[in-house]
Amino acid sequence: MEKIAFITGITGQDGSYLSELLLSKQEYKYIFGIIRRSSKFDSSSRIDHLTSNPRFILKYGDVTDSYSIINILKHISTLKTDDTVLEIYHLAAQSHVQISFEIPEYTGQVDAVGTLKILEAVRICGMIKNTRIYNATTSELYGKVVESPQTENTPFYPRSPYGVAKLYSYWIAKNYREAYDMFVCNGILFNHTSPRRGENFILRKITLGISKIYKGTETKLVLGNLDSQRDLGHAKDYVYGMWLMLQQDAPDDFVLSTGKMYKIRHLVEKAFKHINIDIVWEGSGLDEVGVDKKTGRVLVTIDKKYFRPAEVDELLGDCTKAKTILKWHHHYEIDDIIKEMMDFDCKN
Ligand code: NAP
Ligand code: F7E
Repeated sequence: MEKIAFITGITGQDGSYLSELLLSKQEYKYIFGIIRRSSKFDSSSRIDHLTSNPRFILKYGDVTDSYSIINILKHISTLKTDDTVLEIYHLAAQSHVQISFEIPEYTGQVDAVGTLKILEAVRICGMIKNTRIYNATTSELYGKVVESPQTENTPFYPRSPYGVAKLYSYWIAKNYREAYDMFVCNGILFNHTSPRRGENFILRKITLGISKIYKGTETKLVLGNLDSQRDLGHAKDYVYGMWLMLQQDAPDDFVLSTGKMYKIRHLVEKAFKHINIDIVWEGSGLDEVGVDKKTGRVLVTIDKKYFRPAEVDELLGDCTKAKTILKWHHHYEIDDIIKEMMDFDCKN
């Protein structure tokens, strides 16, 4: 069966792994993606290695700009037959939770209304038939969790402008599925990371920071809340799960998670072990420090600027539904992920 894919958020962590996955499958005639104009030339560095492939097509666009979305869909419609399946992976988002407190309106425009714009563009272009949409929602919907672990049936309680925007995104996708019989799946994905993770998300900040301490270009790591807990997987496993969702006979919503959660301080300890440093914790609150057990050198300090106005204390997913229906399971454990990221950051 001939397919065309269209990825929003193609320059991001997940977009880049997903592009590689789809390009490896010959049934995808084209993989389209939108990129935003940037003043920096390396803003597409995660996908630069793919751009010479003639099946990989990038267009300028923005999910806050309906015309740009409609233009791409119109272009795609000229390349497909009635039987070609169009898969849209809607990944574009202002995805940083803490930053969403500083730019709440913009986060709502991109993460909430952006999803509506994608759904409406498909509908007004008359492309509902043979189009399948993956919508990137998040474990941040559970926020201040009301039960643990969280499943597809756990009530939502978002704790940030990001989480609230994604709540709209989740419900508008569900609404369009019910109202217009659109094939739309919500992926409720727990944290996932990789060497391609943005540098201001926790595990990447830790591995990058430690690699700089290792090279002598930084003296310490400055962090926020060390006691929140996250269920953390590898982005490669998770983009495969996105793809599986769109290969089902009927659209549905799925949690993807590993079923294990770790405190941030334990991630710090694990990562430091890669450069043979054992961290011990001394003091408390904002005065707590992480010290090299052998030398007594302070390597981790706390700064209140990294604390959020409202925190999500713990997230732990139960992905039994994805395991049963999609036959999805994660391959990478936390130690594999930290090793890959530490090796990558120390080398580069
Ligand atoms: P990411 O690395 O931050 O990538 C976000 C992507 O969205 C980038 O390509 C970015 O483009 C693009 N984007 C942002 N605003 C846009 C706009 N207005 N128009 C078009 N594109 C825009 O995020 P990720 O980790 O790959 O996550 C992918 C999706 O999954 C996001 O929706 C995120 O919220 C969601 N999610 C992520 C996780 C996780 O742990 N990674 C978990 C659950 C859900 P630029 O490169 O130009 O900035
Ligand atoms: O924070 C704590 C922070 O920013 C994780 C996004 O992909 O996953 C991600 O959201 C935890 C929080 O990710 C620092 O307070 C401590 O408790 O890496 P993060 P996140 O907020 O979990 C979800 C599922 C998404 O959907 C999002 O798009 O770590 N923390 N110290 C810190 N966090 C950061 N960023 N920086 C610190 O210095």
